[in-house]
Amino acid sequence: MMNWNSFSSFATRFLHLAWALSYLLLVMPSALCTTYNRTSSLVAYQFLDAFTWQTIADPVHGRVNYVNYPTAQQDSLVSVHGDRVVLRADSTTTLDPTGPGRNSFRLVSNERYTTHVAIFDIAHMPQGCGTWPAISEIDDTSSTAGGKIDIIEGVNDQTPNLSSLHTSANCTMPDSRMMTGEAQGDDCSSGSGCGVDIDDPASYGPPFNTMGGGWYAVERTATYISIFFWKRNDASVPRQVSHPGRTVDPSTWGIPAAYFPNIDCDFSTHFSPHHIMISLTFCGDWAGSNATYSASGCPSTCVDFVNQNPSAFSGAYFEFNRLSIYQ
Ligand SMILES: *[C@@H]1O[C@H](CO)[C@@H](O)[C@H](O)[C@H]1NC(C)=O
Ligand SMILES: *[C@@H]1O[C@H](CO)[C@@H](O)[C@H](O)[C@H]1NC(C)=O
Ligand SMILES: *[C@@H]1O[C@H](CO)[C@@H](O)[C@H](O)[C@H]1NC(C)=O
Ligand SMILES: CC(=O)N[C@H]1CO[C@H](CO)[C@@H](O)[C@@H]1O
Repeated sequence: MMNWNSFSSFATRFLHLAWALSYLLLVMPSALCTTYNRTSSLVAYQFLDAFTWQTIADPVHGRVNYVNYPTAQQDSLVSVHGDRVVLRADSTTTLDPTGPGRNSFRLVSNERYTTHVAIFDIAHMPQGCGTWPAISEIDDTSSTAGGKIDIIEGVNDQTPNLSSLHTSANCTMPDSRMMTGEAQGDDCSSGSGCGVDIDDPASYGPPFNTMGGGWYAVERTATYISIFFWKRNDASVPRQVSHPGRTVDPSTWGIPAAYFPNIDCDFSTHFSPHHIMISLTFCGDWAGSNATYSASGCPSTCVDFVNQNPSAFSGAYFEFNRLSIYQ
C-alpha cells in the first residue's frame, strides 16, 4: 500500500507531468502553429477597393506625379481584365521639364497587417530605363520609423534585385542565414537597408516579364520575416501558392529567398502594423542617381529620358492576377 509520503511525491510528480502535458498541448501547438487562415482573396475591383491612391509628393524625390483613382480611370492608367488588374504609368505625354513628373500610381492598402502572409501573383512588373517599381509594407508615415519591408524593388531593369528591410537604428541581421539569396548588407538602419539579392535573374524586370512573371510571398511573424519567390514556370512552386486556398503553412514551402530573424533586432520596437504599398516612381534618389543610372546602360540623363520619351514607358505597368492575404 502507498504511504502518504510516496503518495504525495506521486501526486507532485503527477501534477508536474500534467502541467508539462498541458504546456505541450496548450502552449506548444500555438507556438509551433504556422497555419494561417485566408482573410482576403483580391482580384479585379475587390483588389482596387482594398487600396487608396496616395497623391503625396514622392518621398524619394522621383520624376513622378502620383494621381488619384478618378484621374487614373480617366487616363486609362488602371484597368480590369477579368480577374486581372493593370496599374500603369502614362506612356503618351511628353513632359514639360518645368512641369510635374510622369503620371503614375502609389497604392496603399486600407488595412494594416502584423502577423500575416501575403501572396502576390504577378503577371508583369514595370520595366524601362528610369523606372523604380516597388511592392513594400510600411506604416502611415512613409518613413522607416515603423520599419519597411521591400518585397520587390529595383531600378532601371537591373536584375536580380532586391528584397530588403529598412528600420530605425539598432537592427542588424546575422551574416549567415537560411536563405537562397545573397545578403548585400546587414545593417537594416543604413541607407540601403539590409538587402538580399534574390538568386534568380528572372526575379525582376524584363526577364521576369518574359517568363510571364511569378509569385512573391511574404510571411511576417513576431520573430522573423521571410520572402519567397517562384517564377511562373518553376515546378517547385507550392500548390498553396499557385492555387491559393483557405489556409497556408509557409513552413512547408522550402527555404525562403530572403530571411530576416529578430536575433539582433527587436521587432516589437522596429516594426509597427504595416500597409501594403504598390508604387512606381521614376529616377529619384536611387534610380536617378547619376552613378546608378549610367551604370545601368540607360541613355541620356534619367530626368531628360523620362521627360522626352513617353513611348519608352509602355511596359511600365504592374499586372496582378491575384493578391491573397492570410492571418
Ligand atoms: C483559423 O481558423 C480555425 C478554424 O476556424 C481556427 O481554429 C484557428 O484559430 C484560426 N487560425 C488563426 C491563426 O486565426
Ligand atoms: C539594441 O537592441 C537590443 C536588443 O536587440 C537591446 O538589448 C539594446 O538595449 C538596444 N540598444 C539601444 C541603444 O537601443
Ligand atoms: C548628374 O549628371 C548631370 C548631367 O551630366 C549633371 O548636370 C549633374 O550635375 C550630375 N549630378 C551629380 C550629383 O553629379
Ligand atoms: C545583379 C544586380 O544588378 N545586382 C545589384 C542589386 O542591387 C545591389 C544594391 O544596389 C547592387 O549592388 C547589385 O549590383
